[in-house]
Amino acid sequence: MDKPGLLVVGVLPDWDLEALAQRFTLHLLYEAPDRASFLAQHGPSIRAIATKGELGADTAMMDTCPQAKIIACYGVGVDAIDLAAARARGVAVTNTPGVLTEEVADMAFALLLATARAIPEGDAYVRTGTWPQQGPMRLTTRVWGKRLGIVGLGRIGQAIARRAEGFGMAIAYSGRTRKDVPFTFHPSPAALAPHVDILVVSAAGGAATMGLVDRAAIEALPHGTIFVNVSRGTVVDEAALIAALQSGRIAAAGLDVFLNEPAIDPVFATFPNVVLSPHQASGTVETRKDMGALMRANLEAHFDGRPLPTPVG
Ligand code: 8YV
Repeated sequence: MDKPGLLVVGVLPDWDLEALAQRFTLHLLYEAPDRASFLAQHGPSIRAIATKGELGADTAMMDTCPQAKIIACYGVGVDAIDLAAARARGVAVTNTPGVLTEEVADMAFALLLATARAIPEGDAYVRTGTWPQQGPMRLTTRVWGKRLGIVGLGRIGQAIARRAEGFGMAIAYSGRTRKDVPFTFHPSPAALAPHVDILVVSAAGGAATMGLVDRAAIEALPHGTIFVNVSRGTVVDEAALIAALQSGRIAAAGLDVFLNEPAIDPVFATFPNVVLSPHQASGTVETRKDMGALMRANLEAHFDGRPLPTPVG
């Protein structure tokens, strides 16, 4: 029997491709020199789409793959998938929640520590070989005991808060609703901002959170705030973030996500006080294996007629 066609939108590790190839005929969109003609050629035989958080699936893709009745996302964020279009076409959407929560929270803390303690700067300084002549490096900023604000206290935000408790931090958060947690709630990022030393953004992306951390919120941050974003570039007013980096309102930033990834605003690379990460928060071998396994479990369940393990919506 012919294997169903699977459109693979973005690069996946070989272990996932090998496992997927046992059950599906793979069509690797990311290898196609001409995306439109590739979709026109293979679209009619595609029965499922495997995509990634940052790549998603738009209506044009769904239209060229009319037999695809499932979009399985390798990632928790489905903001780049047109969910309304999928629903209208009766296309199921799945994601990979849970398995990457702790990994992304680790990255938030790694960026927080790297920025506050200027770890890349110290590393570069030692490498210059001029430490003996130049003497001690500049002093950095304390993390433990500081006031941490978390924008979006979902699964990932709560995992960040658990880590912050270990650092003796005073934790406050903003979100759509107050949660049953022992942290201080503020109804918006702008209301939260004046009360933090460090702000971490971990809200889900999508239309509902577009520009959530707006200019008013950024301008309400105390001078010298440390800023971390592990959610989506769209959640933050990037022009306001850049202005705050220039003015020193934001003293340092650790950024895993940006607008227009991977062709991000080149100004970020000019800031010595910004630690840049190429959307890598879930990017460990262990977590990516778990994400791949969960994505495959969703695809297999769909074709076996079993309930989907992690449907969206
Ligand atoms: C990406 C992510 O999916 O889970 C998400 O929403 O953004 C990431 O885990 C990952 O980079 C795979 O491309």
